[in-house]
Amino acid sequence: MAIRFSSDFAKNITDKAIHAAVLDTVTALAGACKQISHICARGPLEQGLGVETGAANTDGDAQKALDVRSDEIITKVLETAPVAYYASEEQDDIVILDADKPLAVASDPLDGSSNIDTNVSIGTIFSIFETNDNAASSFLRPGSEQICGGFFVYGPQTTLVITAGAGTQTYVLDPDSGDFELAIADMKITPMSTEYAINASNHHHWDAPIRAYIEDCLLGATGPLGTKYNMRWVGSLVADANRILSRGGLFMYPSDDRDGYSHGRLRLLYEANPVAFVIEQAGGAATDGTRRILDVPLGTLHQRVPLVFGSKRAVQTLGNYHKKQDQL
Ligand code: AFP
Repeated sequence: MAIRFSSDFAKNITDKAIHAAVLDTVTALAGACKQISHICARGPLEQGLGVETGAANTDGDAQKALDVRSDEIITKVLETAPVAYYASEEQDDIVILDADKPLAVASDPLDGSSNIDTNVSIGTIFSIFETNDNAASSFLRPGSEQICGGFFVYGPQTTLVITAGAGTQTYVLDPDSGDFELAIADMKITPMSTEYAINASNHHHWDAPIRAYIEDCLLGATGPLGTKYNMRWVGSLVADANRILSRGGLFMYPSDDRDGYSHGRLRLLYEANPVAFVIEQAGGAATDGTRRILDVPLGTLHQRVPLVFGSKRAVQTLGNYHKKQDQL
């Protein structure tokens, strides 16, 4: 299996050894995700993928069989990649692979688990750093220090959306060749969009700025935003992110007053950071409502963060609602 990287894919990584290590690691991840894609394509023919294992991950989210299998597949391929440390949503602590290797990989091995039995697109999210002095310091740092990040989507196509700091690219797994072929060399998100994505059932739990913004979107042309809005919510971060990259929009998973949601639902290290990296490299923006995601310090491995991303002007408009609230 190969990925036909474009010649300038990682041109900003000038250290030849690190450049080669990143390509080798992404190729290894692509091999793992091809296996996961195959399992997803078989769906119910693979017994009980969506069945809860009875275990829970670090924050009590029930683990599904496919979560665990995906994590095992990724761990195995990284053992022979130039990777020293592996941090996973499905494992409490960092996995030490070979401390002499140059890279550290963080991953949500299977994002969207609750959609496994419904044949909705799900995916794998990853973030790659050069190692620091030790395992912990290699991950507990701002997302701006990532050297590569992205996600695979297991949907009608199996795609890889990725950046190494020189723009965002999409590769598609060609079912005929079995290789990932470059499909879009330089993705750009439209700066403004009238489509938003949020789980609207949480309306009464949101803070005032989010409620005010969504209510103004619902007012449409008669409201202060002066135009009709549309809504989409897949419940699978990679699917919503891929749509927003393709046609613009605004994704919001804010903090809310439910137990455990005071910092939102999504994890900074292996969900928000890689998505933010891809979105920014495509000309969009990603914040926690007000702060740039890639500047948010990471204090604990599985730290959650409120996540807003998409068309730059839409992110800025929502940011103004927060500023107005702060001035009250
Ligand atoms: P699962 O992996 O538990 O299905 O969660 C998926 C997810 O982390 C992310 O992919 C979605 O955007 C978000 O949760 C959906 O959350 P809600 O189920 O609260 O809408």
